[in-house]
Amino acid sequence: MAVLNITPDSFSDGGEFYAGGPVLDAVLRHAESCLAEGATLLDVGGESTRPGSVSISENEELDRVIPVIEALISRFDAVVSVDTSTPQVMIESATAGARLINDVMALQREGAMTAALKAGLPVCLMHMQGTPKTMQNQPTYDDALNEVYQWLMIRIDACLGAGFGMDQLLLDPGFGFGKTLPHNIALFRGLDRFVRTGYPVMIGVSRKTMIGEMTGRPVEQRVTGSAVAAAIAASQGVAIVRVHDVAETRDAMVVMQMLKQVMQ
Ligand code: YH5
Repeated sequence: MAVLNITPDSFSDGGEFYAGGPVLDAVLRHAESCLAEGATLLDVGGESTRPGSVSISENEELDRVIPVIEALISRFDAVVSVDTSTPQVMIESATAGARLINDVMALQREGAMTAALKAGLPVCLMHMQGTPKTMQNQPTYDDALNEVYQWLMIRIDACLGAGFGMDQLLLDPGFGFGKTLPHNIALFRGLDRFVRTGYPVMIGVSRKTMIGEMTGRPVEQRVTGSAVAAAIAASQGVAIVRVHDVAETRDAMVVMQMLKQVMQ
């Protein structure tokens, strides 16, 4: 899954896809390279969820995301996912042709569960401790793996109770969302536990602080570290990796997969 951030502050694209509104030709060119490099999903987001970020209005988010989804769908034969926690954005994205909702708030925003059901799309439920504004201030767990796992199981039950089918739900432990490096490592070590639920597991570690902490690299030099982490996650059965650097991640995953097949 390739990240397409339609935000002014995006660390990955330097606001390249946003200048008072979405810059469609730049987005389309970038999407085209991501697909050529091996991406099968495009994740379109208008609201930044980086540590310290604050939320935007519903209308602002709609204006950023909907024209991009429409343009991508009309131009490419790609599966588009919408990175949103906002009910109306879920509904209008579905109408525009999106086929997956990636919600870092796991449908906890008022009206989101109903909206996602109405949209009729599968949803990736992600764990976060706190809110993007404050989540990295002082993340605390007794046992990060157990707590994240149990929290996601409760969200799944809530979704199944509300009318979702088992085949409409994906899980994400939410690397970096209210987690320190030891928490992230405990979750990575326990990825198999999420995989064994049978729900497809999605993760995002691309360019994140945990990669920076492990390598000692600034954000623009975290491509290799991120690709290695993605490949190891895939070797553990993770179904979808959300990444900025598609070509490098694809190579890491192809080599991992081919060599894994011939090992012992
Ligand atoms: C995720 O893990 N992450 S947005 C801070 C960084 C680097 C990257 C500089 N949306 C996820 O990519 N959706 C984001 O440090 C996500 N899982 C799912 N499902 C944060 C991001 C980032 C933040």
